[in-house]
Amino acid sequence: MADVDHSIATTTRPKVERPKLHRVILLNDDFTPRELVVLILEEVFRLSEDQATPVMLAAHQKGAAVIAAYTREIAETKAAQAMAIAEEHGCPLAFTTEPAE
Ligand code: TYC
Repeated sequence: MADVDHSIATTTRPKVERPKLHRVILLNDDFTPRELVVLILEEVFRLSEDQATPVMLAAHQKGAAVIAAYTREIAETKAAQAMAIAEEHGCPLAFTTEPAE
């Protein structure tokens, strides 16, 4: 009689962790024109004007507003790109990033 393999077939799946997300936050200031804030939100964060305007207004009224969440590297890159554009226009517009938990 042929030998029968009674072992249980198992597969080892490497655990794939979901990358943690980081929020990019827009900070208010007294100098940057509203139009430039909206333009940067459109260009860097790919928001439509209808999405960008309420985010800009929330930051203007409350002091800060969450734009979106990305992986850490993308969040930090977009924040840096956005501040570089503002600086080119002589504006102090600032962004921060924080873990979204
Ligand atoms: N407070 C600015 C002004 O009155 C406009 C502004 C809005 C600036 C949002 C930054 O994140 C900001 N010109």
